[in-house]
Amino acid sequence: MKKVLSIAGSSTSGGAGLQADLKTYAHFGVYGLTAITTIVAQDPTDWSHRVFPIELDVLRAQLDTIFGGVGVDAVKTGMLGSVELIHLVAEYIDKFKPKMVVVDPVIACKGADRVMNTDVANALREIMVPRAFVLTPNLLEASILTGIDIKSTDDMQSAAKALHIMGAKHVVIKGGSRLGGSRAIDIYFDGKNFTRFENDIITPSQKLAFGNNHGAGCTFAASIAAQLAKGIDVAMAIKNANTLVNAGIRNGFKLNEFVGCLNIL
Ligand code: PXL
Repeated sequence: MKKVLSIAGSSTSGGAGLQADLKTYAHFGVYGLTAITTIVAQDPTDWSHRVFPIELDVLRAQLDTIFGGVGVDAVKTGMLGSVELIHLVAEYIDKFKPKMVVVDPVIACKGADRVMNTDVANALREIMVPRAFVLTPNLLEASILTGIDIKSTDDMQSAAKALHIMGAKHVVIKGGSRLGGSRAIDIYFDGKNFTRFENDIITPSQKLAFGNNHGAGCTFAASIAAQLAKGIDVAMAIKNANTLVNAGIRNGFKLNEFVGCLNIL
């Protein structure tokens, strides 16, 4: 049984974070473990996100359980919540040296586009980007991490190159809904070549399918981590992740008046 660890936030409403990761691991038939970094609770009146980072000792205890007592084939990091928690995650990555580390540099939650804080963004850039085997920023995160105002696929290529120079081995930037146009475009850079993964984002009824995409970023990164654990190569893992997320968005559903989730079940 291949084992994949998510070091991520808990999204109380179930669409994103480690809840999305575990569904994705089940989809790929791998065993999921979790180390919770933050608890995100959504305000029922306006769905604003309240983020509660957990205590350092509590994350440390979870990481000891997993790295000391089980061992993993791949790690995915998602929302890390604070600079101190980021330092702790780096300490365990450096100590236990998992081969496959997928870093989803969560800076903002979709919808709100609310940047968590500048210190977290800086710590992700300096501490997590260099430790990433695969880095999976969305357009906003790639812009914040590189300082490049990304408006086109050319800009995505420049940003991917910059993130590779900062130390990420493989970089895939998700164009998603923010890029505009009628195609969802991801750009992958392996340090030498660029590959473009594209999908139609128009539903058969010609309605934009953007609405039901909560959890897309988490599912994408978790898909890559699950496949790397199974020995699938990075380019194929990204291609399959892109296909799964696209299908999940087409198959998505409205959770309530504020948010719609992708659905890979
Ligand atoms: O989609 C980014 C994200 C990641 N992780 C957690 C979240 C969210 C957005 O809501 O709640 C825990």
